[in-house]
Amino acid sequence: MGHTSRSMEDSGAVCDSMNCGDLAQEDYVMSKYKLIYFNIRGRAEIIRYIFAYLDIKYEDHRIEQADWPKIKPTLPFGKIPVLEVGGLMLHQSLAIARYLTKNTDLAGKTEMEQCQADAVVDTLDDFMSLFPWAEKNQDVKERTFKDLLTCHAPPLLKDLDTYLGDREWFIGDYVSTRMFKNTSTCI
Ligand SMILES: N[C@@H](CCC(=O)N[C@@H](CS)C(=O)NCC(=O)O)C(=O)O
Repeated sequence: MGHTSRSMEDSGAVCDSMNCGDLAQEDYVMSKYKLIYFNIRGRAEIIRYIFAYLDIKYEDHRIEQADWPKIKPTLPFGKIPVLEVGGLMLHQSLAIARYLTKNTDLAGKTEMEQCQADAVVDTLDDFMSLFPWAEKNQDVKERTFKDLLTCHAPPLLKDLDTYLGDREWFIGDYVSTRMFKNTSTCI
């Protein structure tokens, strides 16, 4: 399929003596990436899709809402998803997605295609950012969701449809992160 040119080392598949010790390669691979998010698709799903598509093993650490208040203050910006890698905490779902897809075709094959893929992802993210997840008032929450789905979604879908035109893919002739963002927005 030629979808990944990410090196074996980058994907966590290399186990050198400094880093691995007695760990089995599988254990090392499992411990390289730890994705922390709620037990929902939400903003982590694009990252889960990328891991699955690139066949990279990771720990899918899902936290319960009840545990969130004590976890939140331990995170650099108090938000999830967070990806723990090499002792660092990476935040912002799309920054993480772009980090994982760098040097792979998923990010786009040329700089122009990368820009186009980013633009479609950001367009979908603009929509996703309107979702009132944190709204405490249930009536307001329901009304806002309804408004988004009935008023905002149709013109966005129409624009995406027009942008796609007769082509099969938004960018080039292959799968890109745009597809994952599109799919994960449909929560
Ligand atoms: N732009 C950020 C948004 C992060 C964000 O708002 N995460 C929400 C869950 S989707 C969160 O952590 N909510 C809990 C809180 O703010 O206490 C991203 O894409 O990662």
